Amino acid sequence: MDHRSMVGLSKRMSRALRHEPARLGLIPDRAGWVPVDDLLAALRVDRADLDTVVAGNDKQRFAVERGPDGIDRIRANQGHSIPVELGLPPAVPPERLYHGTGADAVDSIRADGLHRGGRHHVHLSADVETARRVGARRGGAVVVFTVDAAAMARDGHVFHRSANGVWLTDAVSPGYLTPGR
Ligand code: HQG
Repeated sequence: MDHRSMVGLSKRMSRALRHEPARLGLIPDRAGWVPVDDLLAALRVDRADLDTVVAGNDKQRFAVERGPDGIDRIRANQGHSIPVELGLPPAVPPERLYHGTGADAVDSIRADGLHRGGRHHVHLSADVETARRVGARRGGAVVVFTVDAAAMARDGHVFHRSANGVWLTDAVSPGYLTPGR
């Protein structure tokens, strides 16, 4: 499987598991899992290609687990817009976290803070390089905000860490944010 095909299949899997399962006739359970066989049938791909994407994915976006019933199930590790209970325990964040975004969002973020948009959580990165990559998806100039995660945690804000290392929280108010780093 070449790189382009892997990226293409990863995007189709993300759409199916995070955003539009119903459009493909998939019914994720409360925690977001669907039987691997159902996803294979819905996307018309074979198991070897799915396994290649799960194992080789640049961000480890997917998890596959075998249930006590012997059925393999798959879910996205984060990034859902459909309601899911990921069941992640609260986690103590590092002192600082980072959020990369487009320069055109800076004024609005300084005024309102970070909100979760269409997703379940605000997504924060553990390092500047990752945040820069996230912001670069917007296509223009990138700004990386530093988040005072230690202060947020002290003030009672809850953080979770996804299976692929993304830090998640409900919202970040402007007082915890510094543009630049
Ligand atoms: C922005 C990808 C204006 C926010 C990435 C972001 C990540 C505001 C956009 C994951 C705002 C939401 C998540 C405010 C937030 N005013 N703009 N007050 N508050 N925003 O894609 O964090 O490839 O939902 O800065 O790698 O960019 O999908 O979130 O630009 O880990 O696995 O609103 O998505 O992972 O955009 O990215 P997104 P994100 P995957």
